[in-house]
Amino acid sequence: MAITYDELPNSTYLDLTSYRGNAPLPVAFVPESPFSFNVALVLERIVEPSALLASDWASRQSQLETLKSNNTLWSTYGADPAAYQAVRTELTNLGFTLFPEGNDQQYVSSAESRTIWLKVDQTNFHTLFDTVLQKGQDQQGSDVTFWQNNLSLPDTLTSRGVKGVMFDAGFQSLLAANPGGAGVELPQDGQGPGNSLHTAGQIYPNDLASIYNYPFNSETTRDWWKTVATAPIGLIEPNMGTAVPASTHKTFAQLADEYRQGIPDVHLDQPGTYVNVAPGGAANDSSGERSLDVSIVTAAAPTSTVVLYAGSGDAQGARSVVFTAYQAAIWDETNNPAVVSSSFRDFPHIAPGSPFDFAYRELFVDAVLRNITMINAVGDGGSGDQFANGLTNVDTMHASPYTIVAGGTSLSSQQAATDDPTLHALASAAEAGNLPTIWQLVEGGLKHLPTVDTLATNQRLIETVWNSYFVYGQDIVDQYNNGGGFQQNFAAAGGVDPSQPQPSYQTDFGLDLATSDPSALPGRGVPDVAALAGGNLRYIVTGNDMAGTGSGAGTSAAAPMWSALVAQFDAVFRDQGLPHLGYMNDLLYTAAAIAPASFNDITLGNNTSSFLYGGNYLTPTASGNTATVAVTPTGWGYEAGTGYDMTTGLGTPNGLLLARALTAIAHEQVSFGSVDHVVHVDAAGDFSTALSETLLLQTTSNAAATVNVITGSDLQSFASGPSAAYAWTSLLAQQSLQSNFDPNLVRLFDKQAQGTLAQAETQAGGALSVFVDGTEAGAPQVKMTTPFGFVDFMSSDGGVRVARPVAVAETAGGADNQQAVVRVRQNGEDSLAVTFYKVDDFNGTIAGLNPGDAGYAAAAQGRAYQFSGGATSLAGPGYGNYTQAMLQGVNAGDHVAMSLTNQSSGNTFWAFSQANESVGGQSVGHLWSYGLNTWGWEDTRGGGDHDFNDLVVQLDFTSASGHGWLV
Ligand SMILES: [Ca+2]
Ligand SMILES: [Ca+2]
Ligand SMILES: [Ca+2]
Repeated sequence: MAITYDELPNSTYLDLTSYRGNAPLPVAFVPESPFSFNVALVLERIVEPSALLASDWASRQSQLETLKSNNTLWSTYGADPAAYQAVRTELTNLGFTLFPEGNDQQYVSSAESRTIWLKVDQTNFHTLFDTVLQKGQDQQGSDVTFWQNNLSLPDTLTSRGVKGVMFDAGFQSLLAANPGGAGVELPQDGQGPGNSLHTAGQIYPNDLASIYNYPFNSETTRDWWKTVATAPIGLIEPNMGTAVPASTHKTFAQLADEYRQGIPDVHLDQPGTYVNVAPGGAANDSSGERSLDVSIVTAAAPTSTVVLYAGSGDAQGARSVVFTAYQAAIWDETNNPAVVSSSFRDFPHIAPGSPFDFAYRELFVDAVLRNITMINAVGDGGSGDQFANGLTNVDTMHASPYTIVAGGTSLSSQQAATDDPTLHALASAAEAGNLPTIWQLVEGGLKHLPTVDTLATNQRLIETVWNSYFVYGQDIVDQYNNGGGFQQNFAAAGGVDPSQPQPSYQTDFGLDLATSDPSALPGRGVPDVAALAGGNLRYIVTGNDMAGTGSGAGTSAAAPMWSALVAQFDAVFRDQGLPHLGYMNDLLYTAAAIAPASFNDITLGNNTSSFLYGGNYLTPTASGNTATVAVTPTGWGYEAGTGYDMTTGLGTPNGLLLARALTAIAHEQVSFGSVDHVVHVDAAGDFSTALSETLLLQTTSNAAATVNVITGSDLQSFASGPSAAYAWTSLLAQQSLQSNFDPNLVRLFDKQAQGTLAQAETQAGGALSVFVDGTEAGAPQVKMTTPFGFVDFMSSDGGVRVARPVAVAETAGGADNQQAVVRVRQNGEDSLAVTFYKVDDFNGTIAGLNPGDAGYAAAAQGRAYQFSGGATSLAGPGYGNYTQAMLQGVNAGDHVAMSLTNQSSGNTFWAFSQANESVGGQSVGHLWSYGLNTWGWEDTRGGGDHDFNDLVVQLDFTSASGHGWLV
């Protein structure tokens, strides 16, 4: 019987291997000799989970919980079981041998996973795909096994929903042409600052976790990392699992435990738990990638069970492509990893709209449905991603919107920066007290003022983009002229994946990303986040065979560092009664928007490495030690900069602050969906206010500006002078609310005036618009910040933050009678005290009394919350200093207002300007919003120096819940 075929669109060999390539297929000269390998056919879902994926985190969690408890998750989002069985029958009738069904088999094959694995060989490849394999050579002379034109499938398969194809085969990737072409001159020596220390330092992962302030490794929580139970972490280790060489005479667990016990000074003596999932065997027993993964997660999250996935292994012609290990991890219903980390890649440049793209893209959707947090290394080939097409590239198979993509930095201590010729001037300027330099370092997470006295102790001065490409003459190599270069793993990848649209969380963060090469194509920006990869500091990990210790580097280390962090977050979420984190990329971006101190912002460095073959430069092959391959650098790449960038994403973590932000966001979404947001935005993009309320209007601009704010039928017009160069930002204000933030840094940036503060009274449903110097301002992050009480309106001439002066007590789980943590940093010289009191609404009224009315102060005192100990006010800790205290008896949804008493001058100030003094007929505002439940007070009558940092105050309604690990 003749088979009728359906051609699969975009399914050429180049669509599998060489998206955005510039090379033709080889000229075929022989049919491929006898071959055999395994193929996955992937079916469509019964229902597309588009609505679930587009809803917010709490709604996703709630929908998943309902689907699971109804036992309808896979009967909704899996393949149609009848169609799945019909395809299996049809394949059997066509003479193919299928791998058995089951999610715990060598190959995952099930209606839930929508996947069928089968063998093909030279006798029946044509029967399945209506084409044949051929052998030829690419333009660099390497052998290529490939097919001509598109693949087809029998219509008896496509009509039943088969859409995806994946090969467990050794097809060569990355066909690139040899055209020569215009290039750029590269500077000599290190290609990025902060990677030129002659001998890199070394650090154990748990010590790095401490530098990154992981919730259980912080200065105030030194030993929790060893005792608090954290979630299982899955590691993608294709064709390896826990295999170790017989020559070690030890088991994998013995070797991993020896590494843990060898970490100096911390007595990590209890054994770890390691699980091997390798139903297809494992041929490899040594790998630097596995050593990085295992060492980092077992040292940074030592109570997490580590599950290693070998994928299809090597039995029955298997080749363990990464896809098979991902499937094993995602469908592991025995060990149920909460986090899955991968640094391996198989087909890094899959074309959009191809059957291969369908298979990979939907795999990461399966991870969402299985409620797993996926974390992938961005890659180590810089902006060119080791693909000689002259453009910027990223690994499309690692750039799913449903995975956290981890980029890489080089971390320099104060001593390292002093010794690194590319950072020496910066370190000297910082030690000399140069304000712009120190400001930049604080943005990057610096907590201690660097001086000559801190040279030996300051472990963290600056992080820069990991870029260990060096140029000596015309050779592009490593620092020691021994290997390296654009075809080896020596710099953080990162850029834009134009094969897919920009995800909503990047759009809602205000980003509009495009490739930096001349194609300027929009798409998904990667990485999302970063962590140490190498350069001036490397990781101490096990040897490749798991024995002893060695030195490791790469974004392959950043991914397991983030996996360990997410495992800690997951423990906190469970402790606070929240679900697993699962797919949480949107929470990370929201945290950055409302609590920017959650990340250390990397602002220095680049990952530029785009190139073509041919030309006057030489670089080693992928495994060579000497520069032998002619290349032409094309100079397209990405630079670190303020805020999100495509070398380091949102930055490296301040783990404790990020944990607080994530839990606050989660509780808001889970329990406080009915609280009116400060600003609403309609489908046309117009803004309105939901309530009658009093709002702060805070101007930030580099030059004098005229601001018009229209609320309903009211127009407010005011002038603002420029903000001082170091006027406090939300980032600095929130950073200062860490107990170990140096008072010297606080005082260094005192008396820096903000722009004009005004106040608006809004009406329910009233329109809201903001103009700066006549230009209407947009609100690029409105969706992310408005649930948390503020919105930033931005124009090219400056910005206006519209913010509530009142906190809503969004407690953990919506519980009443909770404790709130009050954190206070003082940057004023007077004697100050703050009082919190309950108001009836966002206008600050108390039983009909408005702020400023006679008797309001007494009414506020009657509504004052008590601190533990019974006092109703908290004294400031003194100039530059920090304190925190616990506020008692806070109920869910309470509207909490503040007043400040300056005991030196005898004045009391209110959040509502009409209750304060007037100057020139204008009442004076004293409170400035610094993001998530954080405000700064101006302590001087008449407005003083207008710096609004004399007492910085934060209310945290969730961290005291559960064990209080985040207090
Ligand atoms: Ca940055
Ligand atoms: Ca002041
Ligand atoms: Ca001050």
